[in-house]
Amino acid sequence: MPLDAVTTGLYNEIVSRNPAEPEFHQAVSEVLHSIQPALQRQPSLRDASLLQRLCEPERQVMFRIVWVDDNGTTHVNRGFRVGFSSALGPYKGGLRFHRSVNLGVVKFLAFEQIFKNALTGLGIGAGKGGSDFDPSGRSDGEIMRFCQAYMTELHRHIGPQTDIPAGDIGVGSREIGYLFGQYKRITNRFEAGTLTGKDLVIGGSLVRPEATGYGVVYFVEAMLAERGHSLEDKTVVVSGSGNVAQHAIAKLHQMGATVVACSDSSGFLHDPSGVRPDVLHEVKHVRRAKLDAYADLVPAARFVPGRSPWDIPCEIAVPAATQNELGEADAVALVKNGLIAVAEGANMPCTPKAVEVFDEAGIAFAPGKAANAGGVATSALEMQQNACRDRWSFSDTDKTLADTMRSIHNTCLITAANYEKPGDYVTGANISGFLTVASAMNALGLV
Ligand code: NDP
Ligand code: 2IT
Repeated sequence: MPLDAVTTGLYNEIVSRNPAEPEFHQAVSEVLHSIQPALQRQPSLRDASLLQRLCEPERQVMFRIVWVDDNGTTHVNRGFRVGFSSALGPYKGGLRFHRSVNLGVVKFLAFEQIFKNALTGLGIGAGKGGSDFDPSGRSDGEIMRFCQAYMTELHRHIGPQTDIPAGDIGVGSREIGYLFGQYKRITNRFEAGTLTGKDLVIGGSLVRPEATGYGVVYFVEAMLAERGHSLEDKTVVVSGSGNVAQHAIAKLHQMGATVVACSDSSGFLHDPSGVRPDVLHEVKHVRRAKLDAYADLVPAARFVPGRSPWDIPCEIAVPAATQNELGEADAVALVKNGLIAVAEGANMPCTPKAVEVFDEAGIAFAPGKAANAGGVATSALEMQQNACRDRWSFSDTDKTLADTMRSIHNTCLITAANYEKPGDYVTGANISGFLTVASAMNALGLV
């Protein structure tokens, strides 16, 4: 729906006050467009100051990180942490270590997190952080020294009641462990609830490593059930081959679907007989190799360098690598090849034009802020376990995750129907998340 005069003015101001942040503009524009029906129905929500505050981060920290590599060379990187909204709870969201990270990328991710975290219903505000540090090819010692240098500044800004970082691209349980070790050393406090995604032995939660990928698949299962389908015998293409992609592939396999392709930043892997989670595990975790090594182990598979996997025919697409990785031409190819559903494992992987193509073709489309919310939801479960020094079983935690994903799915559908957009998960997710955070902001007064 087109923007009204108030939101048009606000959006133009956001663009001019935040130049050179195209991903942030894109994320804000998407939300402002899809909440229009709610603004029209409840004029009090059109209060420009509410929307202005919603789109202005509460705080943004940028800092210098100095570290020394194995050859004795000194490197200077830039660190970020944006606390976007604490209306619903302490800032919560991951850290991304990738050379493409800049303030605009961190702000778009933190902004998306506002609505995602609201959808979980778990009392978590929104934040995101990271660095332009490139971890590829770095030794374990270099990663540790970088994490320690990063935390030397970040520790001032975080804590279990303030801001709780976790993983994202380039940050997994190893990095979270090194970050927590430095936090513990500097603060003299074993505050396990300051970071989530920890290894089990230092206070992590079962299911957190799997949660985002599994959660996406539970969401897809609910979307398909709505249309009278199941995952059994469906053909799926997943992009990426990191944390989210690997666990989505494993769960899809368990549920009887065949994942015929996945990818990394250098190309895609096509395995018509179905990507095998055990071989993927061997390649990524045992050999710590790039994805092309899979094709050396499975003769039926081939690695296609320099291309994305979207022209491989499939019924379900799960983009799970990075933002804007699936464009209009990819969407057209997917639709032409018999697509039924798309669930975003990554944050904002589909461009606005691609989403339009899916919309026009009547494809079930789940935005990342709904479909990938299982990761942060399970982080909130890790915080609960840390707060009461408890440890939950795998099956209890997995069941809570599955229930949460079904509940988010249903909330999206009910909200979408309520605003005369039946089946529109984007409208449902954005309006529902917005209404929750807006009512908390109103309750808190002008802060
Ligand atoms: P990982 O670092 O584990 O994996 C990232 C994967 O994406 C790798 O296969 C990587 O390939 C690929 N990739 C990264 N950047 C690019 C690029 N520019 N072009 C093509 N491929 C790329 O990260 P995660 O799996 O944790 O995160 C993936 C996505 O999921 C991100 O958008 C993240 O924000 C989102 N997400 C993650 C959650 C989590 O709990 N981890 C929760 C919710 C969302 P290569 O190895 O070659 O770099
Ligand atoms: O994008 C995301 O939701 C994450 N990277 C996970 C955040 C978290 O705090 O677990």
